[in-house]
Amino acid sequence: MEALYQLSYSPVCRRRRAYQRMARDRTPTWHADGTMSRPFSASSEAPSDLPSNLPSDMPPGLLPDALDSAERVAHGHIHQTWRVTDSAGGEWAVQRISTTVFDDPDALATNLRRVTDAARKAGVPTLIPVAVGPQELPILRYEDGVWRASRWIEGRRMQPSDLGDSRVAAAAFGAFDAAVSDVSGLVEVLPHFHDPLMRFDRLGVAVSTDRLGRAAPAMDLVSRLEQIRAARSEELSAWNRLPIRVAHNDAKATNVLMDTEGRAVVIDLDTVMSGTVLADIGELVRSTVRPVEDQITDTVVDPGLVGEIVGAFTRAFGSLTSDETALLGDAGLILTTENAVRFLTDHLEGDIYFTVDDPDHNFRRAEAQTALAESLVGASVEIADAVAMALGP
Ligand code: GN1
Ligand code: MG
Repeated sequence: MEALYQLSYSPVCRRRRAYQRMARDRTPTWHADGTMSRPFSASSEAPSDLPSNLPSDMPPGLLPDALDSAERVAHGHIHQTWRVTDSAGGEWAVQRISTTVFDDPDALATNLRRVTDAARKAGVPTLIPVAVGPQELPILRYEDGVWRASRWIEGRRMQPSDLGDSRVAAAAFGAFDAAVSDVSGLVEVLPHFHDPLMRFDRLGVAVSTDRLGRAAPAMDLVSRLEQIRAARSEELSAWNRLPIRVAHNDAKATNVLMDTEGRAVVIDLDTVMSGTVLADIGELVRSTVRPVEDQITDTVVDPGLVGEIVGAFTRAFGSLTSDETALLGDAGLILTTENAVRFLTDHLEGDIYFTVDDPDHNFRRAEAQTALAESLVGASVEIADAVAMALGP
């Protein structure tokens, strides 16, 4: 009997049935505003198995139904993401949260809930996270991992190499920042995130500590970055006095999806917290004027593109103060320099923050970003003109 049983129900099959049974018990409730919540308590769940192409430690109970398939999504340097299809055809984005980067995942979940609620109320299309447990927050601890899910958004990522897409992305971030501007109580999950002077200080510490003996070959890059810091010392100090609003803080064009209904949806909401909205303009510029991040290319910086981004963002966002307007032309340079400093610091600290392909990856990123920052310095007069044109009289 035992042999027969094993023949007709392979262990995988048995575990899958157990998973399906559990999934039935956790029928989701869809709310009128389009959000969803599910009764769930991680502690009451028995572990089960999942389709073989899913990570074996993915928690049961995170998704609403029996699961069919999954594929790893290769995007982003921080979390691990899978696209999962359930047996009813529903699609989900499942993420294992990097607790190395985000050491307070509960704050991350609370922020995400507040931000998506505010965006939805403002009529701005946004993510629909799966709310779990009595507090209905998008977070689930399981074994050693911290997980969450949201409905998969079928759509096309905006391509920074395409002018139309870049405009759409800039307008989407402007509208998003306006929609979340009144959200209060957001936790600063990554303190001093866009504080370039603090990033320089940390680079200095990494150079002098030189834990891995990687500093000597990096000194040329360090001094090129220091030159940019000296040339822009006033702007860098002024940056830290800008009005604090709520910003996305990771405003790459590729973090905007055009969904199948033609709506631009801003994603990757982990860093939505207090900060200057110029960080979003700066990141849009950095990631758009030269989309390849880890290779030095001979692409010439196009000042007109910077003007297009500033114009599209500000038209969607609304008015800025004179201090903000004064720094618009430098925002791209400041974010590019900051990223170069962060990549180089991580290289010297042993690649503990960014995911790398090889031990020199962060160094190559730092080199490419430094070269881009130098090109932006070289084009700064033309960029200022283009920004002034974009803002009009
Ligand atoms: C990280 O992984 P991704 O692309 O979403 C980083 C950004 C950097 C970017 C550089 C939370 O974003 O700040 O600009 O890498 N996000 C975090 O590619 O640190
Ligand atoms: Mg990101």
